[in-house]
Amino acid sequence: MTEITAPKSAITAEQFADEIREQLKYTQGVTVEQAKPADVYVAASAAVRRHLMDSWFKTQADMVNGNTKAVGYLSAEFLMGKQLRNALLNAGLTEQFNAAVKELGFSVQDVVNAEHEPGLGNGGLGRLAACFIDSLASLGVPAFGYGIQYKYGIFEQKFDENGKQIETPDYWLTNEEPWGHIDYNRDQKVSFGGEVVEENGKKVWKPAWSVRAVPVDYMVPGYASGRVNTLRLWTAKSYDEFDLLTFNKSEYLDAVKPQVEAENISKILYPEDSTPQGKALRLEQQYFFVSASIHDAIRVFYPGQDKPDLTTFADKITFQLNDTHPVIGIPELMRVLMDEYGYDWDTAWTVTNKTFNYTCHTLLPEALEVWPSKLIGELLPRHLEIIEKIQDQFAAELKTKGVDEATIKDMAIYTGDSVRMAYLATYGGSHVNGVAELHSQLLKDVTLKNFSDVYPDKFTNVTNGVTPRRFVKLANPRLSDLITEGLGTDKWVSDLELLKGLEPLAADDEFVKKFAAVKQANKVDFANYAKREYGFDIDPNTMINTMVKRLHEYKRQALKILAVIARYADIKSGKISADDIMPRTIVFGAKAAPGYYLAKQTIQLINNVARVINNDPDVKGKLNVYFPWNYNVRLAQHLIPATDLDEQISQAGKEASGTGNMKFALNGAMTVGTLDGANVEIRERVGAENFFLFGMTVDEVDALYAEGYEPKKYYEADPRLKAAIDMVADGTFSNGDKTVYEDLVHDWLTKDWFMTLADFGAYTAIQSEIEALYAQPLEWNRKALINVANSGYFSSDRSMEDYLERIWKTGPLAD
Ligand code: GPQ
Repeated sequence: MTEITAPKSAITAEQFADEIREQLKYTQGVTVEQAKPADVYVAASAAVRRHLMDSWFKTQADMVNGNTKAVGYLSAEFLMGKQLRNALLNAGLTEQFNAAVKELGFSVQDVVNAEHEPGLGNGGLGRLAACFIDSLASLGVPAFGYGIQYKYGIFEQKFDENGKQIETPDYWLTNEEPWGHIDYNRDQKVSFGGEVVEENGKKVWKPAWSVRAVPVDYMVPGYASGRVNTLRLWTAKSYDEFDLLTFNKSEYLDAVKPQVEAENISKILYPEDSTPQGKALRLEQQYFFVSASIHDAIRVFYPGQDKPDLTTFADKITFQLNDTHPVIGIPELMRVLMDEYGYDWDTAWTVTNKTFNYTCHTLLPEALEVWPSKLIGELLPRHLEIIEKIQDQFAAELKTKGVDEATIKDMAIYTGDSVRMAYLATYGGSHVNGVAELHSQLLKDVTLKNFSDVYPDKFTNVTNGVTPRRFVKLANPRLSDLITEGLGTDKWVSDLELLKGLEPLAADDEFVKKFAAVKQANKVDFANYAKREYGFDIDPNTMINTMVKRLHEYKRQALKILAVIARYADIKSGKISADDIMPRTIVFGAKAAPGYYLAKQTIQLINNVARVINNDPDVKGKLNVYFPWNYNVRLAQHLIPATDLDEQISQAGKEASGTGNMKFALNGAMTVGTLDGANVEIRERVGAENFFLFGMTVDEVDALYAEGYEPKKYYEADPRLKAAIDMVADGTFSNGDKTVYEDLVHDWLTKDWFMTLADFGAYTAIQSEIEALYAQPLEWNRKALINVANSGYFSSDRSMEDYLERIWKTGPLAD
């Protein structure tokens, strides 16, 4: 007997259909006959939201009344993905929904497709935040996600006729959005600019302007926990106080200008990933959501109290800083405690230090935010003063610890000209963590070495994870059913380490064949999806080889495309016959930051390689490249379950963790990858024999930099690499125009900072191993199944448990 523990609501499909009818009639004012799928989507979403309401209230009440410290996850990004299916799963209403929609005369697919995905994140960092709040709710831990409800999320990517990326705005809020509940009565005032004056010996900030931060609440339902947490995203509204003087001079447009500008704060998500732009508006955004969130937490945890005892603040909530973006929260909490509530510096410092912890998500020095002091001074003059004082205290503290002057200078939070947010976060909070073992080690050894020497106890690791609800249960129902069959229980959905129980089944050929059949069916589904959505003709009988992630030089999409070109060149030159190669379909997905020139060139190159190869009868059916535009969570949920081989080929020491790697392994793909980020731990767990490892290690990379890296040598030494690069240079992928990829080629040959050329040989060499294994489907699938069985560790539930134990020191609410 299979044990089924998935949540299931007691209501019937008929009842749920009635609830949808009610919503349609009384809230939306349309009859079932008039309704479009989008109307039914809105009605069903509102109906499921109602089912979660009591648990949401109860969770909030228990959180405020109990003694369990809550988690406040401060993040500029939450890349949530679509909500309806996830909410139905957690409310136990999936079957009722499917039946009810049919009963109302609609197609389930049309209704679900009506949802527009909120793109409130760039990539891994934002998606991680979404996985984490899902896991916190599923573990029953009281938590808030705090962020910004951008009016325009990450841009929608399109390709023009030349294969170039074009960005168009994502108008996600122009249609009805049933999930966010705007709460005008729980607003906060956030102020900017002006000056600091002394009044009665006290510093008083006289800001120049203010915006109204209004919360938009999203429910975050837990899976089988009965708990529903809150994602509170702030939107900026202007106050209606306006400049009467200007107005009276009949300059109406000038009078409303400040209002219009105030609302700009939450207008747009900055589209750079790992490359901060240092724009004033970005700092305004950061302060806006952090200040509102801190005040919100005081309101929530000290209800109705004029003089709350904020020395207990860190016992009520712990704030996790998701990268440097919310770090201005440290001086803000200091200011609130001192200026608004009258605490002295030392008390404020103790509380602040205990409240905050910092997660670093990168090793790229340029990704650590540094703000010009001038900018901070103009926007937040009181905060700059506090930062200066923190610096004085810090320098004095380092001195008493015997740190030499030069090092103290190196470690400065405030240099006079600028403020280094990562340093402020490290000193101002209790813990600092990296996001995979290798990354945390390199933080200690390199990026934050001085800090780790002085404060070794602050540093810890928490390896990232992904939610099995969205990325297995929802994305891959066939595999989910097979896992449940294999284990005799569906408990793995909330206890992913149970997947280990599948390992013995890897020796059972019949089970492995079922596993292979699941993958094959998923590939057929994906081919249909790609046809419907993109017009692609993907052959599901070829190997599906995927590389999806942001386009960044360090991630080395260039390595992949050069290897594809080399293979194509081999066939064109007659070195190998197309009939001898293993048929492969390569799928890319990647957005480039709009101003990132080489990344955009790479996109253009991939598109044009796809165009040339896919139209060449010589390689038809053998080598195909597709680049579905606008990679997002929805596409991930379709593509990952259909992938045979996943690419995680960053230069060692550059990818902090990666989380795609975890999603693919959990869905039964094999990985080809370097010893980087979480690849290291994945390989350790699934076994070296079940992972295609290649390329230089961190030490080898460092040694090569030290020796002086000359990419041209590799070009000259490897005829296949040379042929591939020459083909890019000679216009094969640009209709004969040799100028199109000039800069890209020039960079490869003269700079190649991430050593794509140096790893090319190893990367192409491992392809024959990959192909030999793929030629034995049973063996390939056996290994892929072993990957699934050993990836339970990469659940974000486990990540959350690690944070709870190592950093947050709290746990689930009592029942
Ligand atoms: N990451 Cl600094 C982002 O997605 N955006 C960023 O601005 C920075 C990091 C990623 C990082 O590159 C991945 O290796 C991680 O897996 C991911 O954050 C989550 O930790």
